[in-house]
Amino acid sequence: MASLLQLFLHFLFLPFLLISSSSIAFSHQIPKPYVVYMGSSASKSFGLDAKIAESAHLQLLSSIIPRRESERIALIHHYNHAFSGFSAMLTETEASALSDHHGVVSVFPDPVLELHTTRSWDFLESDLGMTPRGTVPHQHSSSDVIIGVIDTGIWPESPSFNDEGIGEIPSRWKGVCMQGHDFKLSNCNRKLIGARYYNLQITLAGNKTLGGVAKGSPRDSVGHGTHTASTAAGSWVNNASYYGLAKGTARGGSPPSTRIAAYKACSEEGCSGATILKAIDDAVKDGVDIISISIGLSSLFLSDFLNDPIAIGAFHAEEMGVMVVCSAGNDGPDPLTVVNSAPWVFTVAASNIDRSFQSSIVLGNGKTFQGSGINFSNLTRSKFYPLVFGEDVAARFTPPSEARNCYPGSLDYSKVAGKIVICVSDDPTVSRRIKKLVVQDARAMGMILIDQDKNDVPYDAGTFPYTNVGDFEGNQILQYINSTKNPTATVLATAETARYKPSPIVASFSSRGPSILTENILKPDIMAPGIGILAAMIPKSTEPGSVPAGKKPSLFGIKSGTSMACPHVTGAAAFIKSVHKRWSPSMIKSALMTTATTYNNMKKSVTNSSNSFANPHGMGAGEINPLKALYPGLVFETDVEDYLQFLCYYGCSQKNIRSMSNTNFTCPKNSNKDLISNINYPSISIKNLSRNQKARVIRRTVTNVGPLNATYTAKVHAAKGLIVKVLPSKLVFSESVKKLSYEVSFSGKEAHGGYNFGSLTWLDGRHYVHTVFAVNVQ
Ligand SMILES: *[C@@H]1O[C@H](CO)[C@@H](O)[C@H](O)[C@H]1NC(C)=O
Ligand SMILES: *[C@@H]1O[C@H](CO)[C@@H](O)[C@H](O)[C@H]1NC(C)=O
Ligand SMILES: *[C@@H]1O[C@H](CO)[C@@H](O)[C@H](O)[C@H]1NC(C)=O
Ligand SMILES: *[C@@H]1O[C@H](CO)[C@@H](O)[C@H](O)[C@H]1NC(C)=O
Ligand SMILES: *[C@@H]1O[C@H](CO)[C@@H](O)[C@H](O)[C@H]1NC(C)=O
Ligand SMILES: *[C@@H]1O[C@H](CO)[C@@H](O)[C@H](O)[C@H]1NC(C)=O
Ligand SMILES: *[C@@H]1O[C@H](CO)[C@@H](O)[C@H](O)[C@H]1NC(C)=O
Ligand SMILES: *[C@@H]1O[C@H](CO)[C@@H](O)[C@H](O)[C@H]1NC(C)=O
Ligand SMILES: CC(=O)N[C@H]1CO[C@H](CO)[C@@H](O)[C@@H]1O
Repeated sequence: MASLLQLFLHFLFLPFLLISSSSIAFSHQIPKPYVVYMGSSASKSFGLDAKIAESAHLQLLSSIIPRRESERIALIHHYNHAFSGFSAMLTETEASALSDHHGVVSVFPDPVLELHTTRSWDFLESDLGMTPRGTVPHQHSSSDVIIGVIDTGIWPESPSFNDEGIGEIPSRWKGVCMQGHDFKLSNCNRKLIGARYYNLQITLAGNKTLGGVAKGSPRDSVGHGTHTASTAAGSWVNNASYYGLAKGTARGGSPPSTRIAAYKACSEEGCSGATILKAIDDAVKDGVDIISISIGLSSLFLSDFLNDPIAIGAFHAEEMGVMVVCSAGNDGPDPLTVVNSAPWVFTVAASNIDRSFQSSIVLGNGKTFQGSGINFSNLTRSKFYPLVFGEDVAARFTPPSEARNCYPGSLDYSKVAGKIVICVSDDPTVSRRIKKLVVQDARAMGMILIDQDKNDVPYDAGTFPYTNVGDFEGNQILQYINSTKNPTATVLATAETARYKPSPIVASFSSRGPSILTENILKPDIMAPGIGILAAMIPKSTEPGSVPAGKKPSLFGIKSGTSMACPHVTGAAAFIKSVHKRWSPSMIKSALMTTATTYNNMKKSVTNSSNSFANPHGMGAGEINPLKALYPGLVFETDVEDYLQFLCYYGCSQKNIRSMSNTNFTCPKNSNKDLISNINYPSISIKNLSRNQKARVIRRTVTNVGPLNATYTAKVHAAKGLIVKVLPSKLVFSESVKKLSYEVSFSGKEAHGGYNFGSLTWLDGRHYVHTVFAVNVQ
């Protein structure tokens, strides 16, 4: 066995050796991991025919791989529950040969996906408080909803995974609690009901399985998975805080008895797409109701839904009634950065919440400014320190432009020690984490960063006095330096501001629509808190200076990212599911979207972090409001057939669509991308409305889930010049009429060029069924 494993590892690492030592011309002949996706699993009997499928896949491989390299006739992962396929070491030539094979839908190199918050994203390491708005009431306390969290694993001892008072594990649960060297069977309980991890799990010809038994464990060593799982469904923990900050009750967004199953598919370096597919396959087989994925491909590498492991896995999960909630990505505020944008995925953007952490700056002249940031500063008002601007203390031969940005090596240490240093961010290549390390290394007393863009996401500087101000405050501080001979300042400890206004705002980092793959589906779908979220952490100090002197590492941590927003929506979906047990994923999604709010706590329209009005490309339908979503009145049902039509319109071949759905589905004639706007989705997006064309007509169907006798009337808000008509403008539901269709026509003759936004709301006096639209006028 050992020698086989070595052999495999040899293959795994061989490529790198070869690339460095031999001609690049042969690189397409070097084996690397590929995913081979083969559509629907023909045997829906869950595993019964696994062996047969496995040997068929091995046979397929052996028809492609030369006999002399038979060691490579091996499956790294084998998928046969929710869908069919495998991952294996292939050369480019072999991959291309396989992709032409009957029954193969797509073949693509195993991609590396990123966690939607990581240490390298310094601005995502931050503060604020949890408590999602519209939190979940106590009374709906019985719930059998099972959430599968695909992430970096789980820290089972966290108080957030305590199972006190939670009933028996639902009998339909078929998952496992895998053990590891540091993870025991008893680490699972009635809250954390399942845990899996993935090592190299290789099935060789002759059905031997090679597992990396030695080191694997579902335990989280990164913290990301523990944080997201506890946000989605953590038990209530009183007195949770981050060294006294964000104090309060930490809890998941779902009813207390929602269960968690952890699927560890990622490490700090990221996640293998092939492994994520395996985790989705397992989660569906295990019996989860909702899958939460705070992970995605980089927006730079998006090419096609059928090359995206999350899109593929989520399609089949959705097909089997399992909802998939994903983060939108952290590549904002640029447009066209949203990922996880397939219509069957629930795509979540990030907002702030009504809590802010501010560490004040007091200048020698008595003026005080509010900056944002978490610090464990030990400075006080009673002592001031010399204040300098980076460019005034540049090292020799260093351009001022580098010193003002506090580049590594740009500061004259002898002029910095013991002072508070001001740095700016006119060049984004050096992160604020690096700047802080530079200033700290120079033995400065503290740092003030002037950075308007990241001011909404406070940075956790540990014990180092640090604060971040916007341009306005920054300018005044710089003027003070100019106008004084011996400028001084101090940076005070972080204080918490509750009921912070405005909130929500769209987080600066949150990825924006439209989707690069298709602009005819509006993405992201929805927004939820993702700045400064307090949730369970692994109690390990990760960086020196991150734990205040004399304190133990915190059991809770404050993090930011769409990674943190996603599990809020997962929790909210579990909440809806616990009350409406028979609702399909698309009904739950619709309920959350049409009841989302587009107003902030100042009763004004939601803005972005630079005070401009936000639009659906930033916040989707708006900020989630789980309580309202319980009773949405009407819902848009999007079924598998809609998704198959979507694939036709998008341009997938009928052969592949049949293979994905295991049906004889026939693509509509004249399928084209414009028709995607007609998929029965709870929002509307039109990529191309020509000024000269007749009105564009979009069709939607709603299902009444409210009182049987109800009459709804339409109300439209649209950008000036865009003419929107609804037909009929009145919908009358009764005991016999549960579903009704309507048409919305858009005419852009007088509209301004580019995207026009607006909304169509159906009102019956009790419910507001709010649907947003985005129409690109050319
Ligand atoms: C391989 O599969 C065959 C038939 O499925 C089975 O009889 C045999 O025991 C398996 N061998 C191993 C080593 O698992
Ligand atoms: C919360 O912490 C305070 C002190 O920080 C303590 O007095 C109180 O008893 C704690 N409450 C609970 C429920 O643990
Ligand atoms: C703050 O704490 C650091 C050690 O963490 C110490 O070196 C420094 O002297 C302290 N400063 C003040 C003003 O107490
Ligand atoms: C400070 O003075 C320098 C030159 O003396 C000038 O370039 C800069 O604009 C001044 N900054 C402010 C904020 O007034
Ligand atoms: C906010 O919106 C305005 C107007 O659309 C835009 O110019 C600005 O770049 C946006 N800022 C952020 C941080 O999203
Ligand atoms: C598709 O049609 C063929 C021939 O009409 C039939 O034999 C087959 O069972 C159908 N497949 C499915 C999945 O319905
Ligand atoms: C927009 O639509 C018009 C007519 O519907 C078509 O002629 C034109 O090519 C489209 N443009 C783009 C960029 O898709
Ligand atoms: C709905 O209206 C019909 C006809 O007006 C009436 O017979 C029925 O009782 C009403 N149903 C409910 C639930 O109010
Ligand atoms: C967030 C935080 O812990 N801030 C600390 C900053 O430093 C002061 C003084 O040492 C503490 O009182 C605060 O708790």
